[in-house]
Amino acid sequence: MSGWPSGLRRYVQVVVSSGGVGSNPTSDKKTDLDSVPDQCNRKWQTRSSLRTVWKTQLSVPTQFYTMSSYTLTYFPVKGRCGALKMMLADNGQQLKENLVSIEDWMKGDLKGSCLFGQLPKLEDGDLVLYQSNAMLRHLGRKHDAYGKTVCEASRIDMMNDSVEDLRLKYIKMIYQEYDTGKEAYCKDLPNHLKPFECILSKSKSGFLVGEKISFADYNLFDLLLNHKTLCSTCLDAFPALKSYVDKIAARPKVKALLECESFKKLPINGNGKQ
Ligand code: GTS
Repeated sequence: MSGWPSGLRRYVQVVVSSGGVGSNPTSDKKTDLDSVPDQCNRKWQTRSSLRTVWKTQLSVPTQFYTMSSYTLTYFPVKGRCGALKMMLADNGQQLKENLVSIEDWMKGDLKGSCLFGQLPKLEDGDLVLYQSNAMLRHLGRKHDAYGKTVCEASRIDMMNDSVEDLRLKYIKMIYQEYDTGKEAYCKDLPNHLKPFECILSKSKSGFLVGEKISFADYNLFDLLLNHKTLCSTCLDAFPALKSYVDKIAARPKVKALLECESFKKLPINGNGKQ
């Protein structure tokens, strides 16, 4: 475990007590929300050992997307699922969320049922996936966010692997050495941002690879938002990264998700550090 229990437990208690778990047993029914502005629809229900706390429903007219039955099981944090949610939102996809409290997780049954003993878990019809980067790739393939050619796909993989390298450093600092290591981490951060700045400053499209946004872009964007929270000035020396973040944040459906209360109130990390 990444070391998040206490902060997460506090958060779960707040969510559960304020919403009344189990108060809406019929909430499993999917509905189309074809009109904006309110993109989020909070629903509550008890579901075996899980607690379904909210669904993000998206506002694109249904003729523009194929309805998939994505279900995400995860803790009540943005954590490793921010990018995935942004990609689904941007593609007008519905996502049903099973939010798992730390108390339920500690019981062990769910952990025991997970292939690698960890969450997130993504279900797409009969397909069950673990590993957040495999999920991003799967969604990238399905929603045309994995490049136009084999070479583009390989470069997208390369970029995503570099995002993962930085995410792992970030997670280590957050969960293991926040108090003692944050300053050194922020000081060293420019060295890790520089390659991305270099790529983006040469990019004609403004994305990491090719002409279109890819799953690696959502992943980098999500991680850059985390870093802006960690250190508000961290992009000041990186104009390409700065305009990249602004540009993705301004995509209407990404913007709507970022402004959605249910999404906003999720902590970035499970230990309350950010
Ligand atoms: N490589 C995995 C992925 O990318 O999905 C890592 C998943 C992971 O670390 N999950 C943590 C977990 O299940 C939660 S979080 O770090 O993503 O917030 N921890 C609980 C446990 O028992 O290990």
